[in-house]
Amino acid sequence: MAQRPGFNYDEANVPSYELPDPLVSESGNPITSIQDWENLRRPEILALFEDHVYGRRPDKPENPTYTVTSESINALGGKAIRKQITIRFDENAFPQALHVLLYIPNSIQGAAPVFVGYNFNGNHTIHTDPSIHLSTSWMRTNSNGNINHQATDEARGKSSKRWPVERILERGYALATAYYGDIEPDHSEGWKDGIRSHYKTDEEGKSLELEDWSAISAWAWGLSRIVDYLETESAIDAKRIALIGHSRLGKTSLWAGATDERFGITISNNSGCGGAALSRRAFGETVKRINTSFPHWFNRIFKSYNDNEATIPVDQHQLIALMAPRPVYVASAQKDLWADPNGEFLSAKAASPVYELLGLKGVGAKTQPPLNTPVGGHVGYHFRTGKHDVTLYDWEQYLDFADKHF
Ligand code: GTR
Repeated sequence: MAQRPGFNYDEANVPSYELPDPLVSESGNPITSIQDWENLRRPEILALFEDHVYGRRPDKPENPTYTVTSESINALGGKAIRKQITIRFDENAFPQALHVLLYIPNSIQGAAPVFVGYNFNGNHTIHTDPSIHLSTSWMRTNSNGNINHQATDEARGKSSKRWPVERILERGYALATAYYGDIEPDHSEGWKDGIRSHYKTDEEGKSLELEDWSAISAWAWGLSRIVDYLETESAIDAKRIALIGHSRLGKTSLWAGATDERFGITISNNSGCGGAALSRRAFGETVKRINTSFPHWFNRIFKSYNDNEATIPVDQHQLIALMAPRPVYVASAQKDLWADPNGEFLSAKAASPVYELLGLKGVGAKTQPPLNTPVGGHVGYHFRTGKHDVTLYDWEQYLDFADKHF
């Protein structure tokens, strides 16, 4: 996003703030061991995010079904196996289904590590491969080949710049993607056609009303369902799953990575407010603005923090810390002031003491690094030139990061 008027884009006007300490328990005790982190502090922080930000979620479906709707061992000129899989939840109990597109490199022996990520506009937009099924789900935009909120063939390949499929395959990774709108259409009434209209209890069997959870929590739940499927796929190494998401889907990825430890690496690309950026800085997009524009993204309680960021019991560095000890990557773009690039960096930095406690290297930089200079150990970070987007540069860093950690 570029700059919208009426918001703060000046470091000098960032209010002074104090961040909640990821290494002090709610009762005020310092967290000094791996056991304290894993058994006490991590569950506390996770519960705070559930209660105050993203909401809870249902349990995994008891009887999901996986239908392979098409398969080719010779896709993309022989480079890949292409599979399309329809995931249905709870034995066709309701109509929502998640349509996964999976490419697996033919060039490697054994089970492949995989990047998982939602797309914004349907699987058919990530590549011009004519065999990709055209999505029949509701589309948010009415441009780029969508008419009356339905995709047309015109939309094929429209997002391919963000998805360097051949490059990912060449680097030895599989790619699994799905359209996030299959889980819940992205508008304030979208829940009526999404999974939030069906599940009424959370993982512990407690009642789950509409605003006890959120679209982001529903989308994140959907990402976990892709992992359930990948665990059944012998060509995939489910111990090496990297999760990537851009912008609102970066927020979703962070929450999915926090709630499901099967994601081995979590990547936030330009996720901004409600994602990697520190809410207390109120730089660019604010809590009030995001809750007003997107009332369905967060839970009921989060709305009580409009113009009141200092009272949120958590801040977003603690979301990043929830990945620990698993590697996490945060990326910002220079022209993306709406997402507060420096706030994303400071958040990665403030998460780093948790990694250090666990004997791992965090982001390893005191101030935001120069442009196009990736830094970090188990917490990766880069600040690239250009706008709010996912570029080949971003992907090359994520592929390098995955090489390093897998
Ligand atoms: C914007 C929103 C951001 C970001 C972005 C996107 O309108 O304010 O928080 O999520 O959309 O997802 O592209």
